[in-house]
Amino acid sequence: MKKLIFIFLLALGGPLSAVADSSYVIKIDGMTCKFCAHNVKKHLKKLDGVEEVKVDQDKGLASLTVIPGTQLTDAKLKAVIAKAGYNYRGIQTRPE
Ligand code: 9UX
Repeated sequence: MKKLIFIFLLALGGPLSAVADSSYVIKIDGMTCKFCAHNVKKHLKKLDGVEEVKVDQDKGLASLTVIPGTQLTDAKLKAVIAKAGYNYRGIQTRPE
């Protein structure tokens, strides 16, 4: 029985802590309508290791959930955002 509880806690704690530890928040200028946000999201999702992207058009922020250990560089992010047609302003938060 103790073993079952242990497995349960492992299953619960594993994914949750992984999500909390593996997010980048980046600043993007130039998104002026909701289709801009959609466009940015589409491009960011193509990056290796990126699992989920959320874009806040009003704040000019994108939150990227990555596979733990994924390293996103300024150069890589800047290139993708430029390709999408917007202005990359840097990483605001990175995984611990
Ligand atoms: Mo909206 Mo953004 O018409 O590139 S899509 S302004």
